[in-house]
Amino acid sequence: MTRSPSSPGFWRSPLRGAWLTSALGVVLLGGITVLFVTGLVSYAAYNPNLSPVNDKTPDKGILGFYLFPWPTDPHWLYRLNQGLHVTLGITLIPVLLAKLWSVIPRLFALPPARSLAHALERISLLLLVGGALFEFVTGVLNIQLDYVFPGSFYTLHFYGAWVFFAAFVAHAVLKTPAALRNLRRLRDEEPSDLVSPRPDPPTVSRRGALWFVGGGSLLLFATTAGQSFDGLLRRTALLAPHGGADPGGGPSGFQINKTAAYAGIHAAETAEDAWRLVVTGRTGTVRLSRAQLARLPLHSAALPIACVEGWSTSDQWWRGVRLRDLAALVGYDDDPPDVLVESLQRRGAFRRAALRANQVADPRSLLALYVNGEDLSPDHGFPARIIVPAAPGVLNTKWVARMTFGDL
Ligand SMILES: Nc1nc2c(c(=O)[nH]1)N[C@H]1C(S)=C(S)[C@@H](COP(=O)(O)O)O[C@H]1N2
Ligand SMILES: [Mo]
Repeated sequence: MTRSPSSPGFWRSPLRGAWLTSALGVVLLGGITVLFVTGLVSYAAYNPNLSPVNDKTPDKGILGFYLFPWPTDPHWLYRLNQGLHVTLGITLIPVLLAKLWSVIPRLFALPPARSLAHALERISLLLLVGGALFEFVTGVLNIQLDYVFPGSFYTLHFYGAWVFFAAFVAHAVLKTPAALRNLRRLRDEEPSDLVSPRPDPPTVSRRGALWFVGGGSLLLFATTAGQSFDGLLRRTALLAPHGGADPGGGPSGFQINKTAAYAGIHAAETAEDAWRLVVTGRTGTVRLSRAQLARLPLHSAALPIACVEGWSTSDQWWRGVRLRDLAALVGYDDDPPDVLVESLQRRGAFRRAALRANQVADPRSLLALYVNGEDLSPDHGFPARIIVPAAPGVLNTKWVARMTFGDL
């Protein structure tokens, strides 16, 4: 009988019990709530309701009820939100695994259902555990493996989050009161189905086990958090982000997402006599060479790049033409509208992006020609790239070829 995982005697760890499960559960209650909120906020930052170009989940329906025009202040808003989302998610992995370990006897408990209510509870647990694993696995794969699900990561992670969070809320409502009661007791006084009837001798105390889990989390935190900083700190980010191109040193020596070579940008098409920026608006189309752009009024802005993958740079010193000045060139003198930005890049999900009127109007929003006092490097978007305060990296289109102003 004890050979079968469905018999309680099969599970021998003396650590299992209501207290350990409750302690881990309370940590996840707070942590996963933060993950859900920062995830929804990150989704809003893409301005998915602005244009189908920005929207990876056009069928979201009422799940987009909370969307709002993404602001441009404070300029580090996306950097903070996404750094928190990804770093916290990675840090919670050991806690999630320990929590699942602590309740594993219940997965095998027989009979499968004692009543209709019990059957419903077990189905909701399936959604809870399946949803948690799905969200953590898709999140980590997206960071580590460079978009293993081309174009569909956002879709999977977004819908998965709603299914998971619905089950999570139901579970939290049912279990939190008992979990808090369990934590106030130091020992498992009440008999719990999690307590092994034939425990092995302990090799570590329950507190020791918690320290072990916490140590794992701390290790992951210490090897991830550096991705949001520069210099020596970034080198501590051993686990993040995925390999990427070495940005080298000097003015352009900050994190590169996709290189020019990867994006299929050839030097011949960015050369001074070949490249023209095509700007279209109310009054028609204007074509500008890079030299002509450089003779327009130039402005500077200190802004970071902050990627959905969680990494970010500190503020870089960008210099270029204000987006609202470009809008004025094609007939929008003091009422800049939305803009569709398209790259020279021919393939890939990030070759174009739409920016909202409030982003165009911000005086710090630039079509940058220079960074940190030098021409943009090919990998950072030469001849010209977008940089907008508080926006996710994806909206900072590189190798810009065409800008179409007008209400989208
Ligand atoms: N054309 C184009 N622009 C792009 C991308 C891209 O793949 N193609 N990647 C975006 C993403 S996801 C990020 S995070 C930033 C990164 O900019 P950086 O490589 O200069 O740091 O560029 C954005 N602009
Ligand atoms: Mo990104």
